[in-house]
Amino acid sequence: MEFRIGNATLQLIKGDLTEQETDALVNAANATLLGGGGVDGAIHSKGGSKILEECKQIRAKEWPDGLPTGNAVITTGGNLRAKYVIHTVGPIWRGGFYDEAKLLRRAYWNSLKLSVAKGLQTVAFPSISTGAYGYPVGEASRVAVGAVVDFLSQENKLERVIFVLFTKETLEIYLRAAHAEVQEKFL
Ligand code: AR6
Repeated sequence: MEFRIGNATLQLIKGDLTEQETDALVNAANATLLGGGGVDGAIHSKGGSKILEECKQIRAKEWPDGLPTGNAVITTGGNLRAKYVIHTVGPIWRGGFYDEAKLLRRAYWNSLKLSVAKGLQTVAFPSISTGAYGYPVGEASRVAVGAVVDFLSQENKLERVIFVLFTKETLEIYLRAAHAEVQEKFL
């Protein structure tokens, strides 16, 4: 399913993020930037050691105490089809009382800003924070789609943003959020 937002296309598909041929994939990383399970594990195991090497350098040079939640950094895509990986850290869900929505929006926003700063045109996102970090998918989908739609409405340099959802259920939830968002902001 596709939506036109300004000059850009917002696309939602069911699939494996690591197979995408976009300029960048966004990794749902953790503060260490040293890998983990879920999307992060899949990116590092398919992408190879070059990604981890660059992550270690970023830690040493820029973020010795770890990447703060909501920030984003960029490395090579290594052996992946995508040219780059943008590593961002979503919030851990703690009942919604600790600015989780603001932090999740910031993770999407900073990833998109970094893509534009790097001159990239196509970016693929997973459903950040809704796996190991426990963010409820319905609430996360509204924040995620809202952030991307707002960004694309303000900024016309990106060509395509794709949400790559792992299951049919997650895709359906994100599609519902996208329809609601487009209806509210554009109709
Ligand atoms: N393609 C697309 N989506 C995927 C894939 C894939 N290959 N693999 C999993 N998902 P998670 P988080 C979905 O746990 O909640 C890691 O250990 C998954 O079904 O990857 O932000 C990191 O190192 C879920 O819907 O990320 C951190 O410590 C979504 O991606 C922590 O987990 C996100 O699940 C981050 O947790």
